Amino acid sequence: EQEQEQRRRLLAVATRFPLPSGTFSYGTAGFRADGATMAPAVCRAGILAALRSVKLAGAAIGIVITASHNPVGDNGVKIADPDGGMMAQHWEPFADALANAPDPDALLQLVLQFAKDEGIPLGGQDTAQVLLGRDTRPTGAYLLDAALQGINAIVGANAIDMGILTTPQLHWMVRSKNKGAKASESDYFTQLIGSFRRMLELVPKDKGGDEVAKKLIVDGANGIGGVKLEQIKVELSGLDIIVRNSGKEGEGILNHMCGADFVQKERVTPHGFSPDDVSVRCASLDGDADRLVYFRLSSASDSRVDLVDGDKILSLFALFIREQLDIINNSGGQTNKSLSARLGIVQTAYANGASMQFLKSLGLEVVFTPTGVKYLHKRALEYDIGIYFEANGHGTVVFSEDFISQLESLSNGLSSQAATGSAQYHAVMRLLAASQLINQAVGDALSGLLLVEAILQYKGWSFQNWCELYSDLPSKQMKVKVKDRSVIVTTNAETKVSQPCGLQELIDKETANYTHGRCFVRPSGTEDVVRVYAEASTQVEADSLTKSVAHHVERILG
Ligand code: G16
Repeated sequence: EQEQEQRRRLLAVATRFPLPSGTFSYGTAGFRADGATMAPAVCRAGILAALRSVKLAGAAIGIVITASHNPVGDNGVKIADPDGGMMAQHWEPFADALANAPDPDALLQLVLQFAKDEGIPLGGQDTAQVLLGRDTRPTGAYLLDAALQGINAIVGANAIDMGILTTPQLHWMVRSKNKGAKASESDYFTQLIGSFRRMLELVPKDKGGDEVAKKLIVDGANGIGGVKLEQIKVELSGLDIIVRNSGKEGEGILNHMCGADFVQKERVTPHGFSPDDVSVRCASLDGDADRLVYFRLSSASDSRVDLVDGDKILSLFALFIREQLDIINNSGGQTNKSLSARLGIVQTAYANGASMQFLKSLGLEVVFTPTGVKYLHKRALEYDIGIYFEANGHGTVVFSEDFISQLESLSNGLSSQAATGSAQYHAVMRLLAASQLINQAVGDALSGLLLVEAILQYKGWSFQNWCELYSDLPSKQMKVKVKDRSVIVTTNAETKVSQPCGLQELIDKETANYTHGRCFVRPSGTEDVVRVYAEASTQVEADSLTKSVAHHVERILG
């Protein structure tokens, strides 16, 4: 009887959401397209999330309805695994097949076969739980309903709507729930605010933290991040936060001429800023607040900005963490116990060449993955402390459980020796506070911003000090519209093109004409374009290298 009911529900939901034309592909960040066409794919993502929860013995799975940095008309869906990270990649082929199943019968057969192959028991009671969140997009409520219908098509699945959230909040909730910890939005804020305060209490009195300007202007991209920041900013003593592009009526359109993607790619002032803001420290979030970059207006007379991108945020985090490890291990302090920690840095081909040189000059281990947090996060988990960032501002720090236990036992040992005033104890407590402040599930602009602010105060650094860590090599990015971007296949963490034949030779030939030239192309996983990136020793050269390679791409791909 339950089996019949299961069949009936799947056929009914697939009939309610007939497939539009076009093919869905689970890309860099799930399914993404024009929001009006997304309901069938989102409904099927709901089915998938419920199946994944059943497969994982009822662990909570997450669904976020968002298209992040894309224009307001787009929307999308991402699935979070029980640890709060992106859905395991080996389920992506099934996600694609399910999203593209041509009719209700095909969908039913696909689900039954997959359940059989994966040993997923269908038809039980309370077998799955799925947490849902969405951003502020106009199609959000409608698509959330489609996801709910998909989840409810699996017998025994429970859906919990967590409301309008940033993407990282939902990932954090999934992770916390599965750890048996408190997982509401107010728990998230309590953790962020509490650990930020602890970080500030641990700022050494002689470091000049008081000198660091308290004023911070945040470009909220007219998305959900600004809304949430407005909610908590009064509790962030030590900071004077002003939110622009907050998403309030009349402030502007989501991600349009504002937000982290705009600022990082265009390097100009976002909408809503004026010459009066020159020299003030500014930050920019993207539409769902999973990316963060910093900037400062270069001068009152033009719109260019000095950019601090994901690479420099990563460098700041790496310096801070390394410094704490050095204090713990070399301070000759109260305890002979030292920490063994493998610290690893993960970047992508978009990392500015100067950042990689800087990190290597510190003696750090730097590795590369293809674009997409799903790749970087996984690689970062191989270390005791893994720091990953994409140049676009998406990144975080992950700490192994073993390393956190080492820190805890060290802190207990030092307290019992009445050594809580020691430099060693303070460094241990700073790392513990940082591990609470940073969102270990996924890159989170709000938690990242608070960690940056706490570290700047710890170091007594101005924006200028931070900028001067190293000078970025001039770089340029372009989008090329082509007939079929999937024709491009890349290797070596996207630094080389293996198909179409001959394109890589052309890129190499162009690149050889420039001093410090570096160039690569890759199909975007979130937009219907091919991206071209180049670096060279001057801006004019970087622009010209990008342009000539973009022409080749256009010519070859049509
Ligand atoms: C998503 C991914 C990021 C990736 C970005 C760009 O960001 O989460 O990891 O860097 O897409 O992808 P592509 O160049 O393939 O379009 P977001 O902020 O849009 O979710």
